[in-house]
Amino acid sequence: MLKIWGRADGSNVIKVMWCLGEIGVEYERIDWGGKFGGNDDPEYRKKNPNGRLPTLEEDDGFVLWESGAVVRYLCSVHSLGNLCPDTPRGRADAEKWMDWSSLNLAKFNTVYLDQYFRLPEEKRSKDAIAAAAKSTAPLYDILDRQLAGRKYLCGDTLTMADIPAGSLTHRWMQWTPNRPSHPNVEAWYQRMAARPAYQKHVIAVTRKL
Ligand SMILES: N[C@@H](CCC(=O)N[C@@H](CS)C(=O)NCC(=O)O)C(=O)O
Repeated sequence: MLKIWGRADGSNVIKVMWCLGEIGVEYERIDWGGKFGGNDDPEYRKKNPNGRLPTLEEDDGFVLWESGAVVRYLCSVHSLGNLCPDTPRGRADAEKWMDWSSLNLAKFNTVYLDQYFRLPEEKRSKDAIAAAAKSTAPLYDILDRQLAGRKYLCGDTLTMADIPAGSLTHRWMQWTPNRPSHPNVEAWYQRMAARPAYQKHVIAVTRKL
């Protein structure tokens, strides 16, 4: 059976788990990293030289790391024409949003995780949190414009384009109480939040403030 190495609440693991939930493939997820440890285990490092999460492993020994690559792989193998668009331009368009999200949108998550959950309360910086929210708002302006007249980022059905941005957006919604208004993003978030796979793999595992 397909294995995913990684703790369920890691933001990069979440992308892969939500994707698997949407596809409906059977998998075994192994708690790894974070409080479970194992990142420096020599056998694990042979699979993933970065000692990071997630790592996908298949029965024939195929191994893949980098969450975006894992999502693309799973969607192209199990959901071509659905989660993975089946034209070169359609696919490139979806991949554009995936890369954009991981390179830009993910930055607020790193700051929030440090500030809210890793630093002791006396060392937290309201300014750092405010600065992260401020620099993220224009990214949501872009998403809001893209979502005008569309249910999902690449049209009216969920695709792999939505997975990195969509999984981070739950954190943005939960952890940015005074965020600026983005009506199309809010409606898109509500659509994702109505999906059982999103509820199970994104919402249920995310820490509350
Ligand atoms: N670019 C990598 C980043 C991987 C990464 O940094 N993962 C985090 C968890 S989301 C990690 O391994 N942290 C160490 C740990 O949780 O032990 C990817 O997207 O797969």
